[in-house]
Amino acid sequence: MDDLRDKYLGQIRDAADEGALEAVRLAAVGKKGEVALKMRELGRMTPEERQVAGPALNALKDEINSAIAARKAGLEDAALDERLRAEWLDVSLPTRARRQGTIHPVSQVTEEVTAIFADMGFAVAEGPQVEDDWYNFDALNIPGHHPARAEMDTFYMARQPGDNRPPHVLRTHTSPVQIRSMQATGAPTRMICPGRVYRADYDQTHTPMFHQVEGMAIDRDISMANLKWCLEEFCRAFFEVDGIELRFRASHFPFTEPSAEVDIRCSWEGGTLKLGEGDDWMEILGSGMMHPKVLQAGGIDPDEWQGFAFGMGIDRIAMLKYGIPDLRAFFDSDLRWLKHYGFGTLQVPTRHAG
Ligand code: 2U9
Repeated sequence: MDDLRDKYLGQIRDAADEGALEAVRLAAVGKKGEVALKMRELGRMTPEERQVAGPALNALKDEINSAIAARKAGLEDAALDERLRAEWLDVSLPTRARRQGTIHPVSQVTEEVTAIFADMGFAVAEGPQVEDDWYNFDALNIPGHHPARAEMDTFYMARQPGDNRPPHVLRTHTSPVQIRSMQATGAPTRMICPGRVYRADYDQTHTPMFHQVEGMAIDRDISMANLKWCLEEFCRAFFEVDGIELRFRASHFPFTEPSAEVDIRCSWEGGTLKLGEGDDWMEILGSGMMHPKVLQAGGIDPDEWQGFAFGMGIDRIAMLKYGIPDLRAFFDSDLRWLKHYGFGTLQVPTRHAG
């Protein structure tokens, strides 16, 4: 018995890997192993001999099994240590020069816009893309009968018969995020909300999903003058062209009063667009002073507070800044297009905060 113990405990100690250990286990305590064979011999012993040999064999079997388990754990630890050593990598090394993928112009421009407004003290908020129609329309002074509901070519979510909850829509603008933000934080506030919006429209200049950024600033004495300065500052920083000039043209939106559409001075000479020069004007965004009813919907007292708001298409300003001709190609996932118009991971957005 002592010989068996010494033999197998030695072999277990010397087993170099889990395969060798399993071979020792089979030879020692497997069904046809040496201990099992010895157990069979118990039948030929006298009862007195069996009383001594039986417990001793069982104890030997337990001892061998424990030694195998301990050695197995040791081998697993060693294997893990080896993997940790061999698979170690330095995550602080610079990336390879070979570009694997690119940053989509929409992501790049969203970062650029966010950085510029962050410099001016605007926070960023996001919200649901499937919206309660109260947040998408009513809260924005667009009641049920208002033609703007039809004009926006809204996608309505399917409803089960008998479902009495308010209808849900794919948001047609990011404005509901601003209503939610007003309700959550009150005034004063300054925030922008970039994100996806949906309208059932498809041609050369419209896709059923596109990206918007809207913004608002609410305080006790905010005026159109603040709005003008802010948007001029933004356009100068974003387009990175000297002599950017904006024109504020009276317009109408249900959620702002007064309202203004904003055009940027440009030239189309020689068939190419140049910003900041020429005699043409191109519309780039909409804006205005927030309608008192909209402030009220956000839980803000319009007798105490006022605010300006604006909205623009991210895809559209990306096309203008980076000379991208066709909007529909934005969402085709064509790798050649992405390689051409995409940005490298190390191309940090202009004026990036911090
Ligand atoms: C709240 C109150 C007012 C956001 C505004 C516009 C004017 C506008 C369009 C530009 C191009 C949408 O992407 S586009 O088609 N937007 O003209 N947006 S004022 O006004 C708000 C928003 C939220 C609570």
